Amino acid sequence: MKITDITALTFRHKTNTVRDSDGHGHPGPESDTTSALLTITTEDGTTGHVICRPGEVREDLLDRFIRPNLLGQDALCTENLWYKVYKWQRLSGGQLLDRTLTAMDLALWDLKGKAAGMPVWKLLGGARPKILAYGSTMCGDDLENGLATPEDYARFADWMVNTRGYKAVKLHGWMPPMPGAPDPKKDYKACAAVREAVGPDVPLMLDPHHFYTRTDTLWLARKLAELDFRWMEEPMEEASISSYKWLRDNTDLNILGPETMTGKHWIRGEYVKADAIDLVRAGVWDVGGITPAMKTANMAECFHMATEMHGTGAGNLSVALAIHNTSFYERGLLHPFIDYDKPKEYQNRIDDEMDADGYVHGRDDPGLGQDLNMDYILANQT
Ligand code: XYH
Ligand code: MG
Repeated sequence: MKITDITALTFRHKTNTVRDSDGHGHPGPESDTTSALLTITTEDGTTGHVICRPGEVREDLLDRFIRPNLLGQDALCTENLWYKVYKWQRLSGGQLLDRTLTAMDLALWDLKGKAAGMPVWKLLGGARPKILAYGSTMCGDDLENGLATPEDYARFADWMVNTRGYKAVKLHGWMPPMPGAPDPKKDYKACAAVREAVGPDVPLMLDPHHFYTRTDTLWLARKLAELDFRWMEEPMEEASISSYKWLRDNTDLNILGPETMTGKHWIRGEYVKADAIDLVRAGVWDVGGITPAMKTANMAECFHMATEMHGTGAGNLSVALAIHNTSFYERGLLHPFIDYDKPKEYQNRIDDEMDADGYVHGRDDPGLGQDLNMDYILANQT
């Protein structure tokens, strides 16, 4: 299936998420934003699509790194094409980011699924047709009745579990520039309030400020172990593997990672070799796509370790459904002021609809399972 065309188009849509000065998302007034649709087309007209950020698929990046390596090639040979492009990162001067590699890889897997007439989650092995989601909150804020107090978190967790049907909950704590952040004691109060609200049996996790010191991290880890939390992730700079090894050696709480550390499946192998984590973290947008995410999960399985996928969306869901060694799908980010279940203007359906029992189901549509409103996208090109 020879690749004949690679295009990216940018389109406008609305969002009610605003970014603070550290980049974390919070609910805000509706505003205009843009996204991009990357399309890879083969000689028989089969197309693979992915939604990504416009900056990840700029024309200069496609011309310099993607088109020269893919045009004329067999689209089904995803392993070959991933490596052809990945090797260009080394001398790209930092121009070829992992997320561009991810966009290309996901579009190719979407195309492969369509060519095979199969959903990608089955093409990858189909370990399960559905998976429990955990509700992943937005970071703490200072909004009245938002996520500004431990009581706010407790009330929202109660709604997630007892009204919406989530079977697990992950808190993102308060992070700078929020008032009083970072503060492990404040994080702990929110975690204790949530544990009180949902009872002793609901799996709970914490994703706190990502730059705590070892001593603050250890204090928080030991307090979360008392609350029987399932894991804590990314409490410190992940470039310091030895700090995570030190943490893991000093607490009974499970430590998950690395999430945002560059190095794809290779760095996650090093974390495992260093005994620096209990559970492995991989997200298709962190490791360079489905192709390296599967390598990460298969490596982790050799050590009887779970791989917990980072982030929402069709790519992460496809891997989570494909592998045995995982617990949950991360669904979010959630907030009392945001209706997560409402499709965006460019979607007919969201990627990860969840039933009343807390399960997200794999779709049988060929490809990644994105249900895009192409009429809207084409009509709203920038
Ligand atoms: O905004 O720092 C953050 C979150 O940590 C974000 O990166 C992401 O949602 C996440 O870490 N999920 O686990
Ligand atoms: Mg995280």
